[in-house]
Amino acid sequence: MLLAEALFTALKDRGATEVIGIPGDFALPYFKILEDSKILPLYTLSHEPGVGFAADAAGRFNSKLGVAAVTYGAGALNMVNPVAQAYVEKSPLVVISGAPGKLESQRGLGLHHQVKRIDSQFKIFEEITCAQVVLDDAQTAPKLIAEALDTCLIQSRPVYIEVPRDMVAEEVEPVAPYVAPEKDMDAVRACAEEILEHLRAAKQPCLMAGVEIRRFGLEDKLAELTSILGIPVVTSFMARGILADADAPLLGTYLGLAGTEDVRKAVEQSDGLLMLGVILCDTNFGVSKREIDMRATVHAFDRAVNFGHHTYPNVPLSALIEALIEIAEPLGDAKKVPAPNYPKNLVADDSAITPTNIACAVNDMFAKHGRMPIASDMGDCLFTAMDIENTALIAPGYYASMGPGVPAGLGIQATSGQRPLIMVGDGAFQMTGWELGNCRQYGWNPIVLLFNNRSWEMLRTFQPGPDYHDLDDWGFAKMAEPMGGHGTRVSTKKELVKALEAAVQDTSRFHLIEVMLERGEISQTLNRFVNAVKRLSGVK
Ligand code: TPW
Ligand code: MG
Repeated sequence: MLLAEALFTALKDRGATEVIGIPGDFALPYFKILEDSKILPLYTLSHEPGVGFAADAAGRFNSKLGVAAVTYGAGALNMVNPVAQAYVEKSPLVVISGAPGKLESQRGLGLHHQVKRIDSQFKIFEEITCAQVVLDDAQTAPKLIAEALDTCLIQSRPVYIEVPRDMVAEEVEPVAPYVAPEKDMDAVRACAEEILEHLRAAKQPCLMAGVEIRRFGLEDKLAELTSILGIPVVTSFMARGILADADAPLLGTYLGLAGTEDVRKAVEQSDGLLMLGVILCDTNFGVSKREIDMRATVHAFDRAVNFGHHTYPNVPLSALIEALIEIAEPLGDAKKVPAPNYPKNLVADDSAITPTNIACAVNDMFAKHGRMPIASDMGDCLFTAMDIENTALIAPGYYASMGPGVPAGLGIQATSGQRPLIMVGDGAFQMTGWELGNCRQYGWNPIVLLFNNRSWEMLRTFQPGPDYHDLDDWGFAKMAEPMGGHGTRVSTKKELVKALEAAVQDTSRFHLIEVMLERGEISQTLNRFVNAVKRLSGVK
């Protein structure tokens, strides 16, 4: 088969359901083969950051591979930031980049889209992906493809595949199927025994579920384990939205001082905290009142399990949870774990809207019509999302780039067919909101809640004062119609509830609800978060 066919077939075999991309001359040959072969559907967007964010979201949403396809240089380098975010947030994203053909790169001429050297792009991607291959040899290509894709799945981090344009139609052998790495089940069982002993000895055991649980498709298994153990479960900030469809004794999301007291106490006072797949980062833990006592903590992450003073290497999370299920016993009463309390029953009057009112209106809408998956951008919208019923959430909770909101919503819909709810600030919408113009051609119909405070409000919270935090009033709602959607600007609670209901009823196009908020009107969670970060960072 042709090299490009072998690549797309291998992606499909490993669970990819679509390719999201923007072509260029160095990429045209493999885009053509993708379209002709129909191995995977192709969705094109408008700007490469959107491509990266959308493909990343597709991979995160279905716990399989997301695929971003671009051209050399101008295209690939436009994706550096989304790929960096995917790296630190452990998203299984495959980056495919076209490249100059072998002959043209040997002519000694400077090539368009080339930076310092022909391999400058490769070196840049070395820093933000966990495996990199160049398919410049038909003999080795199938093996390199398999290695790169398997590494992507095993580590759940992005990989980089460069395809010289004169290679795509070379005849190659098919790519071998996925091979799971060896694991030592005796070591896994010994580790599980030690964990259980640790939990048994604790007066207040607690389990924190991190993002790897979703990445490796382990939500149901974790729910099975926690329903036996009966101990309180919390998610990290980054993992907010996991376990939404699973029956687990979920207390809420740990946000240190920025979150609710009961969750903070359950975690910080625990003398037996088990963290499964949690990223140790400042947004997950930087807002703690006191450092979590790591000696009383067991941390499973990146295929290793760390106890206070020793480590079990090579323990995959799935095998560990299975081994724990085999030996688990009740250590608490799941029924005693209180369910989180979210705002509901918004009074739809003529008063102004606050961010918490938006969460309340969404909760009411979910109660009436069922939950939707959410894609949130960075900004107060993400902190407001903490007050929304637990539902699948894609958000940049660690790396914190602006821009993913709208494209991530499109990625969710492309991969799952589900209608997403997109939450985005006006600043972030100015960056990538225009990708909504691609909805009509693909029949996508997200509901977009645009938090328009005419401000980079989160920055203002960090540093009150400067005028440069003020943004102009762009009138986004009016732009929706020519982009193929429906736009409404709302300023009162009554208008908000009405616009949400109208959006739910009209599934024929995207709905952009531009929610006008006063500058300075922020969610409680953002307020507490910024205060806690400021206090701990020592910035005056
Ligand atoms: C790509 C820095 C973090 S939050 C923020 C900025 C500029 C303001 C967001 O404004 P928006 O939301 O979207 O109107 P809100 O609720 O605060 O009003 N560039 C990138 N990413 C980040 N994180 C920044 C700058 C930043
Ligand atoms: Mg704003």
